[in-house]
Amino acid sequence: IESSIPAPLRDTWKKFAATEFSTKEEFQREVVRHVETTLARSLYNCDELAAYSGAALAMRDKLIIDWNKTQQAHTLADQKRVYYLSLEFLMGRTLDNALLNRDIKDYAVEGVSELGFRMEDLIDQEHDAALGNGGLGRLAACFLDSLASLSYPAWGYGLRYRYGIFKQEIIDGYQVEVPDYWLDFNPWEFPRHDITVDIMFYGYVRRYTEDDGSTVNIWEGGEVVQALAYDVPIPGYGTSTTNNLRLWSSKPSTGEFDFQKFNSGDYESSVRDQQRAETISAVLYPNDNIDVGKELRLKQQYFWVAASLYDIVRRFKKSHRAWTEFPHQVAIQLNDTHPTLAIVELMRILVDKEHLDWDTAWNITTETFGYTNHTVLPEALEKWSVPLFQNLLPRHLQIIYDINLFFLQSVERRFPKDRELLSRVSIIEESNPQVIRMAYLAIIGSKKVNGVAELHSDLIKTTIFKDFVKIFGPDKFTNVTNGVTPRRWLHQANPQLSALIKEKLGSYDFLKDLSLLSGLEKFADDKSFQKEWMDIKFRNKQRLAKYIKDTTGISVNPSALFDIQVKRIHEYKRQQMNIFGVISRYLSLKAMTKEERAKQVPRVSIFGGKAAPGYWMAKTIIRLITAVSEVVNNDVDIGDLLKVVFIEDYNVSKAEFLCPASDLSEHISTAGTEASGTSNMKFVLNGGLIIGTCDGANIEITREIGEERIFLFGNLAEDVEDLRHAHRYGKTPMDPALKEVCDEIQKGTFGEPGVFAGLIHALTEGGDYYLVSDDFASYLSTHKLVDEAFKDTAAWAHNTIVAVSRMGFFTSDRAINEYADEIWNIDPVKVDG
Ligand code: GPV
Repeated sequence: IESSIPAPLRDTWKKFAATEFSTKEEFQREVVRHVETTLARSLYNCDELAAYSGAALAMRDKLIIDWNKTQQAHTLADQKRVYYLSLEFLMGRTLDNALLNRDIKDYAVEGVSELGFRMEDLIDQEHDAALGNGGLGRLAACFLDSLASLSYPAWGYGLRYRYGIFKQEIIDGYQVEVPDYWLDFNPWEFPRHDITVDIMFYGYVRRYTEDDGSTVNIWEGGEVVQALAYDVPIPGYGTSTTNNLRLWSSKPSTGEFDFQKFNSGDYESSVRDQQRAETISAVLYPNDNIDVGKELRLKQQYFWVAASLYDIVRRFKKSHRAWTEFPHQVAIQLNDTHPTLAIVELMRILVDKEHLDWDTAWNITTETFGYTNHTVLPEALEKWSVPLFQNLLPRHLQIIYDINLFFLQSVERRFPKDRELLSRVSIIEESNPQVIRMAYLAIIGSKKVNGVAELHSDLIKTTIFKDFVKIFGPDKFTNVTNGVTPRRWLHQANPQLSALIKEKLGSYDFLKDLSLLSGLEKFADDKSFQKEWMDIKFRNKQRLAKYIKDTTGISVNPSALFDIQVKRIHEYKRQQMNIFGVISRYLSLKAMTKEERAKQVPRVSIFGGKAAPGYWMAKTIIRLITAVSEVVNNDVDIGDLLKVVFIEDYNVSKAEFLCPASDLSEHISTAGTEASGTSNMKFVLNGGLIIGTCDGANIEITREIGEERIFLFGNLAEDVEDLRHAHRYGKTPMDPALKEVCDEIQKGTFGEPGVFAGLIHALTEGGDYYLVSDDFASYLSTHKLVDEAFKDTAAWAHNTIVAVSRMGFFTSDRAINEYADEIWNIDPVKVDG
């Protein structure tokens, strides 16, 4: 690259090359420069927001220098890259994370302090980047952190939503959604005005025969929208590697924005066209674990996938390699089925545009993709209506039909006369209207398919994808258990605990190699270590207690057992069972004598999470939690023995102070429904214990930390079908304790009972699909065990220390290394610092 530029020119550029700050003073100079010039403020009107902005802009400059170096090093290394396609990246805040990953927080804290600010306050000014719903989006963000920290040449591709997940307000006990307009100031992104791609929709397919007799299909006509790239630097920990997250924003294509209309006075219609284009990347669909099938969502998917593939192919073509080399240079990971169209789009590029024959194109394609499944819930599996799809993407539908035809032919050859099998595995489901089963397309078009925890990966092989295991053989299906980044979820969220661990282990190396936590186990019985350990927990609980007081007015005792369930509200996650359990506890306390009450362990039950706006049952669960809190928290008989808190607008930055403050967290999904769960890992890593079902990653957490350190309860996945069946045939009387709870709700103790009728109905006439009644007795008795265990502080401290020392497996670094070795076949690239 360098030799093409004349030496004098090169020298001048090198002489003035941007340099990074690397001392407190240089950092301060950059902060002040940005405040005074970029922001046009001064010492006299620099508020916390301006100071945050100055610090963020200074940090951004530093990151971008490493970003440039990294991209150059990756280009020179010319190795295989991985592209992680995800419709969600739930990043949270960046400033604190970047300071810690670059290991400059200490002097930055001093630096801003000498400028008159407290770093915590500045950090708190930052808006969460909330481009995701829950676990799936946060997993993508943890993976980006690990990919950069492990120096893998990797890019993320996503959509730059103007509105992230809505903000939740609780008004009169009900969830109200408020739009999350987060882009008014975002220092972490760079618009790339030179990187645009025109994306086409609708239209028709023109088919003609070439002179040599071959058929050519050309997709023509329709609407054109422009994709504009925004780049977000992703700093690794303890490395200069700074990877790229490229987010696409939609705007009218230069050809499309109709100046004719504009000038001829048809202003409104020209503005409508502009808005139609901009609408594509306007909002994140706020649904977690549910497929809604809206046309605009399909437009988002194609827009993002087509722009990303164009970009990936353009980069590949620069190397002038043969097309058959493509899978040696490129791995593309599909985060759930949302980007499955990438398989079809790559086929269209190779066949229609590059004129490769079908088989060559198909071999390249199926060597390139990997597909991660994140759920077995039938309502979450994406299916697109064929008529809707045909109208929007006519050529892609033809390609899907061809993929399906060739696939079914090969199945028929291998399993002749099994008509049932053919209709079961067809990409097209013969419903009315017909629908496209995106998971099947993703499996057929990928080299590897993985689940996200052992149980989940076994379940997909034996249930929803069973036929495909028979067709492709078991080796196509694999497991990569999820993980979380210890940088954000230990070091950043819980700096005191991280520092204490460092003191014991001698260095912060555990943040790069989490298995080193095992070195803590020998201190598990050390009384003074236990005390320091529990003191940190106490301070984290005090901080949460203060937050609760400030935001809700509720006083909670920081010595009480903090019991936390924070995650999206969903019937399968069973927040309803938790709140029924709280009601049951309340009734028992009410029935006790003063003397008995005095012996009880005080509890604070903390809930948080968003309900999808259209998910009425989830909203009813929130209403029950808030109704119970109004009654219980104001009952003078109860006092500190039980408090119930709903934390408004649960998000990444709130998770960062909730995880360190839990004694017990709840991961209580109906067995077989939670693919993995990742907050379970975060809570244990922060010195909390968990109560949970034998589901998702809870099972592997148990294997790692030992079953004496986890409160497991409830029925097993293998029994769920029979239990549901029994309910359907009316053979299951309701659990008596649950019956008492229902009666109490129906008596009106928590307000107008009609409000909660849906919840009761689900347990009775509804057939109790999530088996709340079946698990209720063991849930309550396990909570009793928790109370007993909590009384023995030394044993509790011992167990939490041992548990943390055995959590090394759950780092997202381990997960990413598994993907790199077993699915992507990529190696790290060294970037000089
Ligand atoms: I599908 N997940 C999610 O957050 N949203 C979705 O739409 C779908 C899955 C989650 C699963 O529910 C979790 O069990 C899992 O830990 C997470 O994806 C990451 O794999």
